Amino acid sequence: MKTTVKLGLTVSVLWLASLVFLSGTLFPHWEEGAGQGGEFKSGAALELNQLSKELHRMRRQNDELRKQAQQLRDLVEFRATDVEDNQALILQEKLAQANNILEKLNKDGIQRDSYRGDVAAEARYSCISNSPSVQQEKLLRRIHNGVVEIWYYLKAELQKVKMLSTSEKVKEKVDQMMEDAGHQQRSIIVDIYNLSRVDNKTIWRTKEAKSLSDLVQRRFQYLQNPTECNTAQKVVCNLNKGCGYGCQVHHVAYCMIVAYATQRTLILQSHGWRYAPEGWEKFFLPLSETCHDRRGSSTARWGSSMEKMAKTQVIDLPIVDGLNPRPDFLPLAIPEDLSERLRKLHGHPFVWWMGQVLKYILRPQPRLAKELELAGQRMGFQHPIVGVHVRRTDKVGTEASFHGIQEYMVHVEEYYLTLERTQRVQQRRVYLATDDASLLAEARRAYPQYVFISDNAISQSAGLASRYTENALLGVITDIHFLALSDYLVCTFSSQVCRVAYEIMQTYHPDASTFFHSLDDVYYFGGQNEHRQTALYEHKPRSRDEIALAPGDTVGVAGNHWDGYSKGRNHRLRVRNSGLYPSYKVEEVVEVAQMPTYPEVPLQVPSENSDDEIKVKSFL
Ligand SMILES: Nc1nc2c(ncn2[C@@H]2O[C@H](COP(=O)(O)OP(=O)(O)O)[C@@H](O)[C@H]2O)c(=O)[nH]1
Ligand SMILES: [Mg+2]
Repeated sequence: MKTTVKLGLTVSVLWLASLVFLSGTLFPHWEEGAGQGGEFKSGAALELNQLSKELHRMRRQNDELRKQAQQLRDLVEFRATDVEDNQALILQEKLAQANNILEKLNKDGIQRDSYRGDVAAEARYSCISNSPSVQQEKLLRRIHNGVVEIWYYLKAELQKVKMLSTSEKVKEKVDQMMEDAGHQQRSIIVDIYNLSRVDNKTIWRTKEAKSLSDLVQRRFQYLQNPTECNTAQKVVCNLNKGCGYGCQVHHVAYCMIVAYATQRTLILQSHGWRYAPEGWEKFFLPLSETCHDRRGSSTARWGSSMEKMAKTQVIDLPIVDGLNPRPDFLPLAIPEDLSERLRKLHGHPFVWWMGQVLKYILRPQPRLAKELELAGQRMGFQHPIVGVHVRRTDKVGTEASFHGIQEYMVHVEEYYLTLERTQRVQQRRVYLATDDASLLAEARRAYPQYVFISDNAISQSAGLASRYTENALLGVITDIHFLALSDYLVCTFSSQVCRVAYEIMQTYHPDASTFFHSLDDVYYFGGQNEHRQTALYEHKPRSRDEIALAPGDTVGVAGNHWDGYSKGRNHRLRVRNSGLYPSYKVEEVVEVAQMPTYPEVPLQVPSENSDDEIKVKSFL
């Protein structure tokens, strides 16, 4: 057979094969996905129906293309054996290779979205892993934030009008307005959610989140397992910070960040731990398999000059508040080399980073993993579910205010009202974690339409008399585990228990930065460098309580009042620089710090595409 003919045939086969691939990519095996979501509202259902018909048509074309490709392939094979032409064999091999590549591409592209009832699940078998632009993602988040903030503002202002008025008619009107505005707000939130998922962005997000997480976990593994422990550079961290479990976990997390940023192996000293005297490893895997010995040729406390520290093999770390000098890699900073990808992927990159640190340090011992699994079965933990953490006992009146259960339930209800716009919710569930053992009965009495999943014995163990015991430790680990696994969190961010849960939650989703409502503080990391925002719009103060803003101003934020206003300090102003400003007029600064880039650790390993552990299973 003439080489040109063979070449022509092969090119045709390849061309057809690419068409088949592309048609498979653009027009997925829709029938398999249909019916799984089955809970859409009528408008979406109509659209889906039409889409489905279109897809059937394209599938038929796809099959036709496949058939033709096969015929051409057969032809090439026939010719090759016919004339025993070496070149034909080479071409045949090339064709097989091309087919393998196409198959792999197909496999890589198809990642299932496991969330039932999710409008985005329409795209579940689609393969275009379009990467959106960072501007697009930022704008979407800004719009979401704007809608949330205007809703806080409206609710608060309308409530004030109601309080000021003595007229029953006005009060009635205000209630009606709040109800109507609530409906509208929820529609927009659902639209934004759907918009964020068009063009199969879900697939890109899932893959990107997994790729970033795998990379960071491999870097931690590498850092923590030096081949020579005797000569390795180390930082030493002592677990016995005199505070609760959440606070101690954050202490270890801060040590891990210092270890990563200085490229030193972290040695955790945990014997005599107030919760479990045997130490950290009673519940969690050791931070290293090769290096537990803190000894080295030279030792110093953090605080000597940077040059001296660089020459010292072992550095002892104080608690974060005592760290001096304070490096720029401390919270809320993220590693510079990952920052571009993280800004695009995540609404709060630092919380993502902290989630990864916790993912590494809190890897459970097999016994703990089993206990958690059994606890889930025993309690009947099921989605959809909202995690509610109510911190009481020693915290109330010292570090936080008292909040009645009804304050939490307002936000639980809002979550379900929005979710019910996208799917039928058969049972509204709440996972209740609290150190107040009397609360579960009260909540069940007051909200009979909800199922409260909770272990009252855990709450009892969390009381002050028994808090620092192994049993109570298992209790708080269990509570945090299920709070993090919930679809949405309602709590007080003044509590480290809830902040740890929120951080771990990020490891289960590509971006769960908005899956919470805090009744008090905004997210923070105890001992963090200043939390900064940048003004987007001008603001002229209307009272002595407010501060001026000009676009580009830097604001050090103190808190969000969740009524449309935040409080902070404008760096540019010399007088009257602290006060309130509309929350929507600023955006978060993503702090970035140079950290080692670990070139020894590959950016990607081949097995990464196999298992899909980050699932898009939650809404909002
Ligand atoms: N099991 C359980 N324990 C809790 C809960 N809330 C608080 N605790 C206990 O109280 C401690 C408070 O710890 P800490 O990290 O200081 O958090 P914070 O005081 O709430 O900021 C926890 O570590 C638990 O031992 C809860 O909801 N469940
Ligand atoms: Mg505490």
